[in-house]
Amino acid sequence: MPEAAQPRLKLYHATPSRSSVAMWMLEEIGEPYEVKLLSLKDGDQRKPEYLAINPMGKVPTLDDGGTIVSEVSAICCYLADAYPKAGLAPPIGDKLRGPYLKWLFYAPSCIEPAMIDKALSRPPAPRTMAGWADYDTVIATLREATAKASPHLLGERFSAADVVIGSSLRWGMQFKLLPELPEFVAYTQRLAARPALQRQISNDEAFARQMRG
Ligand SMILES: N[C@@H](CCC(=O)N[C@@H](CS)C(=O)NCC(=O)O)C(=O)O
Repeated sequence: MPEAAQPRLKLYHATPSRSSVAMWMLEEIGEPYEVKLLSLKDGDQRKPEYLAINPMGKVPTLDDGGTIVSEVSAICCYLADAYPKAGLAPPIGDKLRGPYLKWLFYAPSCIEPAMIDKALSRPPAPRTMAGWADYDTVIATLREATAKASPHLLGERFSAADVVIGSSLRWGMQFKLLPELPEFVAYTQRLAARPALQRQISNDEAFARQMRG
């Protein structure tokens, strides 16, 4: 019997972690993929074979037939461009590409440091020095964007930007690092209806059971 072909896409994943965002994106893309499960507790992310593909020792990492991509937003951006049939990125030349890229970058460069400020209750950095300005400005910016999202950040069109920003909001509210503003709740509830997100959540529940043994 011929052996079943290995999927071209492989996700180095840990649950629960930021790599769930990449898994949601893979579910939206709809191509077969393989999951390589790492135990952060056992330090799999610091083993030499993993550091060879991700010197940061962080999940996620995507391997697309030998193309290695790390960093959640970069993985989502890469997948949307590499698999355009899924329609998750406005093409180059489309005006929507501007806000699309802005939101992909906004999550790691502004939301993440603002949430770490909150988590550590650390004194704010001088506003002009901190690229994310300050926590309240980040919240106000997100509040305005989610109030205008109709129903998505780019309007009718769902995109990888919703995967990234939606995940930051879901995760941030869950860990009480972002306030449960009605705009955040309404936007994330709309996203929760997506079958791809529901598949990612149930995959992660199964992986968590597998890790518990
Ligand atoms: N900037 C990275 C952050 C990834 C990250 O911090 N991942 C955490 C899990 S949520 C991790 O791998 N932690 C393990 C460790 O630092 O040892 C990204 O966006 O992908």
